[in-house]
Amino acid sequence: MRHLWSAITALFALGLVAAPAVAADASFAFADTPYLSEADIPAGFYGSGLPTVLENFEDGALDASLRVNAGMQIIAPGGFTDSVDGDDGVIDGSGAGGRSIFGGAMRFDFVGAGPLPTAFALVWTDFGGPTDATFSAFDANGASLGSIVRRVGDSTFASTTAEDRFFGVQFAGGISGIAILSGGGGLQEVDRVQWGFAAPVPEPHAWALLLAGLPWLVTTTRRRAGRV
Ligand SMILES: [Ca+2]
Ligand SMILES: [Ca+2]
Ligand SMILES: [Ca+2]
Repeated sequence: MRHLWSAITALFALGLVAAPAVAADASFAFADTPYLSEADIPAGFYGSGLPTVLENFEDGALDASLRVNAGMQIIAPGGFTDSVDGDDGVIDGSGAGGRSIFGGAMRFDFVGAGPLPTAFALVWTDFGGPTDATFSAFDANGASLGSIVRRVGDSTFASTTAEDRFFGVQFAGGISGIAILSGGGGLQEVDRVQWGFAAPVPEPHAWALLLAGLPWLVTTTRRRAGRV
């Protein structure tokens, strides 16, 4: 019986090691990559491959799960609009035919129901440059999860799209918001604000394995102990 008990204890220990969603540091590995349409969402950013919400601003409103800081405005096609290239239906090097959001230092907070996203991103589309863009993220308490700085921009306001960049962050403990700021607080455009869940920790799977293996373990241990 002692063998059985130590084996079960060991198995539980294994399960406990595998199960918790350990709050490691936030990852900014998925950032500063070209983005012309959803086909350019970096592989591995979402566990399912797709976001839960993908806000492209084409309906002129912000998704109910998101809130943006005051002073930002969604702008209509034409003029200096610089949407993600594919939002006007054709990838042609121009983002003038879609909608995006425009303003200075920009922050998006998750205000939806359910658990906080563990993968949160946006696409920086314009203004001017080259300039440094600082991309930041915040945890469930609003504390900083860190930030990165990347050189962006192509020195034109002409709705070009080759310089548009995806900035994403992952954090297993949940992300309450993201922010982006172009050089010195200059005006900028953003599109494709999106959130979802990063590759899940195999918690249910680990417990399923544990339960599935228990009858085998009991039988084996009893045999070893000469009870069967
Ligand atoms: Ca758009
Ligand atoms: Ca286009
Ligand atoms: Ca652009």
